[in-house]
Amino acid sequence: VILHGTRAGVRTLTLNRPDKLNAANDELLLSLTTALQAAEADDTVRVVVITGAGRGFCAGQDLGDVSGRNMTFTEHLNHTYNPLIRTLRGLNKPVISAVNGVAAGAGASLALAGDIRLWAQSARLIEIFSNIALVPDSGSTWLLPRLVGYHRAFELMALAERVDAAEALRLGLCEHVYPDGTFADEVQAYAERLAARPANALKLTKQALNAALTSTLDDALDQEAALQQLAGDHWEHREGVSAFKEKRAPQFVRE
Ligand code: LHQ
Repeated sequence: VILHGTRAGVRTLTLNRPDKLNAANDELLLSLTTALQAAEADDTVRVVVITGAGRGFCAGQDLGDVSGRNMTFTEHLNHTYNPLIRTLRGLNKPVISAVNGVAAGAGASLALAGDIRLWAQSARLIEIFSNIALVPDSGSTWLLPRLVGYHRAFELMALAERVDAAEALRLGLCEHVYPDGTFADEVQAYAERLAARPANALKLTKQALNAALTSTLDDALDQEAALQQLAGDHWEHREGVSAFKEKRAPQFVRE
């Protein structure tokens, strides 16, 4: 259910249930979490891309796979979705959500959760949970108001209206939109650009930003001072300064 591919330091994980717009069953969610952990452990991987096969990104929970399940909703989330979102957000490598098509429900949460969100022109995001009288999950209630403010988040969740790519760009739900026809190539090119950046510095930046999302200014300043030490002691920093003085491009990728 998850296709793995690696090129030029970029590990692409493709949700692969295209007949159902990559709706998530337990196997898909647990496999994606395992795949993220494997990418973390693999030193040749510098950037992770999550995308979908076919015309959808992820239509959220597979609604054909919920009846008869012997777990409560709470147990289900704690077993599958929550470990996935925690792993993704805590990954020490940049994760790109490459939203190739519709992202609905928990699929919308996954689309928002990446460090970078790249969209195909025809992609759509729907906070669709209220259509089936559920609460947004998989981190949407935490992330969306931080992106668009409380009121816009509530409206998107209450009315479950489709957000198209132009609107997503305007609202800050994605960083870039590319034509459908060249989307995969654009994503790979973007990811390779990110892969050439200093991996240790980006790891620490991700840690700092994630901590700062819930901290005070005082705590953020302390955190910056601690993490800057780790960055400054790393060879990447020496390489960056040498390259600047020698008027050449820095080489942050070592074989
Ligand atoms: C699907 C699905 C799907 C199964 C499309 N399941 N087959 C919930 C419950 C419990 C615990 C934890 O968390 C959650 C979180 C959630 O994610 S709740 C939200 C669940 N997702 C939805 O309610 C979305 C349902 N899907 C739709 O509303 C539409 O399919 C969207 C708006 C996503 C796309 O519409 P269209 O582009 O018109 O495509 P389609 O509806 O024709 O779908 C294509 C096929 O995919 C179709 O199958 P078929 O055999 O008729 O060709 C759909 O049944 C299937 N599919 N989503 N979630």
